[in-house]
Amino acid sequence: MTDAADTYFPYEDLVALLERIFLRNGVSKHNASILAENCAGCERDGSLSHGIFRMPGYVSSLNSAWVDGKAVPEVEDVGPAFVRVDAKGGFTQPAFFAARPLLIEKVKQNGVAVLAIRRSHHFSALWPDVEPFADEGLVALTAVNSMACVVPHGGRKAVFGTNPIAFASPREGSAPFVFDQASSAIAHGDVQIAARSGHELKTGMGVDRDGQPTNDPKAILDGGALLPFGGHKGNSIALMVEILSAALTGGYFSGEFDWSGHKGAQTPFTGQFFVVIDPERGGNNVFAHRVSEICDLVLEAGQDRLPGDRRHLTRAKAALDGIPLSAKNHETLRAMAEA
Ligand code: NDP
Ligand code: PYC
Repeated sequence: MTDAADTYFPYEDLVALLERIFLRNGVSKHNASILAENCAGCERDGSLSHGIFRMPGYVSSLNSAWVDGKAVPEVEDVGPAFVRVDAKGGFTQPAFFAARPLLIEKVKQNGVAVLAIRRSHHFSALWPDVEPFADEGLVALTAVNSMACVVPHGGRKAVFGTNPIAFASPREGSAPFVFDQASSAIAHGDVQIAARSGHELKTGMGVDRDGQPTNDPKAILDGGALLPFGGHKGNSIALMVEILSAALTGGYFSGEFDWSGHKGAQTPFTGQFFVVIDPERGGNNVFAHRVSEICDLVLEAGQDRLPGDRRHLTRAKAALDGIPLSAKNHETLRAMAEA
């Protein structure tokens, strides 16, 4: 769903439309509202591989009974600085929201706290999970593992998911500094988008079913695999994400869950890890100012923009003009809401 714009949707209207689709497909009212805001926020910010493009995948996973849209997560207080959540086979975001107040309470008490979510389905971008912490003056790091489609560096078989990490920090005088990136050379969603639009990928992103390097996104999707970004270095990040998001949380590794009995399932059934820090405990009461100083140095040195800047600009534009949607995508969403 990435065609040129014909209409411009106010954010609230897109949230309402997406919420109707989730409700129609067996998601509880509470969970539907969280998921709709998340997905509409991705579309609004131009995170197009995880905006409305993902709606058919959400619906198909729900209809295959692979994910429980009505799941009620169970939050456990397991230490002065440790919160654990069993998402009970539902989406990650409602589990995260259920645990968030306790997590923040612990960060305020202890200066740092960890959140470990397991038995959860994450099908979105990660920045919506961390950016609000930075808006509240906190530093946050999160990681999630996905479905095995990435071959380890020098390896022959997909073991890792596309395993993104996201980091957010307050920055004085500007929107928070936020990066959100897959540990594969390209996100799986972007490979699907390239395949649909007939675009070749840059060299070094994936291999075909025979393990040969390819620029053809269809060859990657048809039995091939992705590569970690940056060779052995990205490989270690992908492995760290498996350790934090699955081994540590009690969730599945990216290659461990079996969705073969659920035709149409697309959402990875894994885990998510967070660490949230109160930067004032570092004894530096000008933390946000220091962050802006280092960001400015980077820009002065010639980097043309910082991560997150494109999203924030796209968001500002959407606040003025609305969220651009093609007539075709609008019609697809409307039909899904009425199906
Ligand atoms: P990108 O490579 O597009 O972007 C990664 C980060 O780099 C972003 O923070 C982006 O900021 C920033 N960036 C991009 N270009 C530049 C530039 N020229 N200068 C400075 N910063 C730049 O992301 P990925 O393809 O790796 O991932 C896309 C999305 O897919 C992510 O949101 C990720 O969370 C999601 N994903 C989700 C998975 C899941 O299991 N749920 C699995 C894998 C990926 P900006 O946004 O401002 O462009
Ligand atoms: O784009 O790699 C991806 C992805 C996997 C799960 C959700 N998004």
